Amino acid sequence: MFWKKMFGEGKKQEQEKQAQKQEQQHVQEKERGFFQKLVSGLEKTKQGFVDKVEQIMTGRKVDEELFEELEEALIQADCGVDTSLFLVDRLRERVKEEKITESEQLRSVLVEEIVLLLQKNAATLKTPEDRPYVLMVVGVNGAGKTTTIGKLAYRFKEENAKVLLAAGDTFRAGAIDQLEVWANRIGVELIKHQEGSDPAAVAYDAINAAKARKIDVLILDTAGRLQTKVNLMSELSKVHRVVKRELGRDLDEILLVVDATTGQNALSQARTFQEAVPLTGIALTKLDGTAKGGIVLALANELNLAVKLVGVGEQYEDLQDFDANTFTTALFGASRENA
Ligand SMILES: Nc1nc2c(ncn2[C@@H]2O[C@H](COP(=O)(O)OP(=O)(O)OP(=O)(O)O)[C@@H](O)[C@H]2O)c(=O)[nH]1
Ligand SMILES: [Mg+2]
Repeated sequence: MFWKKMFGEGKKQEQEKQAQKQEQQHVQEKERGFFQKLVSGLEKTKQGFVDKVEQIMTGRKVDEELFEELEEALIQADCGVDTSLFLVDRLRERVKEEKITESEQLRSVLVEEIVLLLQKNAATLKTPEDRPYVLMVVGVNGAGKTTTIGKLAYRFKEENAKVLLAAGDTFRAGAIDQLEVWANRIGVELIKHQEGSDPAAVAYDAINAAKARKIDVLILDTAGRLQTKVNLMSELSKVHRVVKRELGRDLDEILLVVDATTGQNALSQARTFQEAVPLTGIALTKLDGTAKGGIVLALANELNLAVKLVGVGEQYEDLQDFDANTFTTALFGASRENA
């Protein structure tokens, strides 16, 4: 809803009250729906990881064997070795400090520590200050960039923003058409050049069109590229330079789209893309397709970058703001007060 707050036209008081009430109800219903989506999107991780944790944490004394089993379960769920060791060490400390002896007590401490860890670099999308609000989306091939752009465009359109998409993937056959299908379905504008043309030129045109047409939100698609391809990474830097120059300021968001099923490689993707462009956050897609949702913990703990969005399906509404408490509650079912 942040878009409306920023640029929404003023209404008469009475109408405004009514609208606010309706909006509140709508938001509450939506949030409930979103939460259920998140819960079902995390089903595989629940089965693959949380169930194992529950087993380890049920009806036992806290001892070294328990810590070792937990460490293994965390590593298997893609939490990453460093993050898994860090978490288990934190638990060891708290067991000492708080004289915890039963596994059930330790379970709630684990949930608390996971929330703390996920909150470390937490942030949501930047609040818009100037028109156009510009987002650029980058990542390896097939990570879910174009789909995430479609979902974001849908979200901004829902908030009555005037949206422009830029078909900056001029490389892959069919990429321009794919974005155009999204643009038409959602009913937003599109800037495109021919396949094979210079992506920096598309970006240049897009910024200037956005200014001329008084666009609220401009989202730039880019071609998928492996972080190991040096020339493609410098092409990305060039596109970024052009956008920044034409805009006359920093972009609002440069999101790295990461496929949750790629495992620990996600960390190396983030580090290398960060060298090419100043990333502002991560959109973690396909969480619904993995039993190893622990990758969120690795990303949150091991990078200086917030996971801002999570994708839990292929539909318009399957993109959510990431929130440490909500995410952990969806996984472990703990009450928010306890978490
Ligand atoms: N289940 C699921 N599928 C997703 C999600 N996000 C994207 N996908 C699917 O992932 C596939 C690739 O998505 P794209 O958006 O084309 O990925 P891309 O990064 O733009 O790919 P390239 O442009 O080829 O680099 C599509 O089949 C999407 O439907 C998600 O959150 N959940
Ligand atoms: Mg794409």
